[in-house]
Amino acid sequence: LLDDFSINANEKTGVSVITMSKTPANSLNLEFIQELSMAIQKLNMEKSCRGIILTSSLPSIFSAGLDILEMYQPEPDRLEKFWTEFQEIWLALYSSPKTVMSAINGHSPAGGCIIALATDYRIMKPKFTIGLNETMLGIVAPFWAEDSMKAVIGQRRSEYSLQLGKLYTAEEALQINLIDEISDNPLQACEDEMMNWLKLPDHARTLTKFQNRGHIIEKMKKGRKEDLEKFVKFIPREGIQMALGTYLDNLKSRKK
Ligand code: CO8
Repeated sequence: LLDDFSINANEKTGVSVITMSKTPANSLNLEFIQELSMAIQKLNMEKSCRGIILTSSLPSIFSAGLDILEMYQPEPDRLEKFWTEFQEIWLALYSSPKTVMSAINGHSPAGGCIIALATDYRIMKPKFTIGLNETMLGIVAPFWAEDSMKAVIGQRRSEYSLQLGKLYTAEEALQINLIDEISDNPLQACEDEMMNWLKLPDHARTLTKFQNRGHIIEKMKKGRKEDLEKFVKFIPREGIQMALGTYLDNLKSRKK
């Protein structure tokens, strides 16, 4: 395993905490997604595991989303693998039979928000930001991320947020139900909330989750090949590369 995350399993409660620790920003590159995805798929199949909490050890970032360098001047085979793995980790989370929570203890833009949206409950530290800001980079969030956003905050809010690439503070995110709670200690708060969820019989809770999410999961599985084809054609386009290059330059020069 990479050293970019750790898993701490509590045998008594059946809750595993996955802590992402890939400096500087928990940005999701191919290898990181692959390893995380495998870990989640393994936990999904483990009988003794009943709950999963995702969090970060970085002081101010949950995840900065996809590693922009995977999309900037990409190598075609790797780009295809990259997106396939991102689809895969989303499916593993969104259709996990376990109770999955996000302890969002830092910024969580774009892919970071997509990951958090794929869990069942989100608790966030005050002041940090979250949202699907893809349009700010000149790219478009995939339909399945959009569907999961709609399922959480509703069609109108979602359309508005996605078109404008809105990043919300935790306080604003709570108001529109993008997150469920604010806490200075999101991990502890998730561990506490998890106990409420684990009081229910797993099979009933899981079947209810699938009943709610089934149509979104089926639509994603049906459309994933086309979504991949679209992505690998779209990203290398000259205009998209220019927009990504400018965004990267701005990101780097912000601090100077
Ligand atoms: N990819 C690559 N590198 C990144 C990323 C990223 N997503 N985010 C940050 N970094 C780098 C920074 O460039 C910086 O590098 P260096 O130290 O070499 O200058 C380092 O990580 C640390 O970042 P900051 O200094 O900016 O840290 P701050 O604590 O000041 O800010 C933020 C943290 C708010 C997270 C800030 O870094 C930020 O805004 N990052 C960009 C976030 C973003 O817009 N991500 C979008 C990624 S694209 C995506 O996820 C798309 C999903 C769907 C794709 C659909 C395609 C069709």
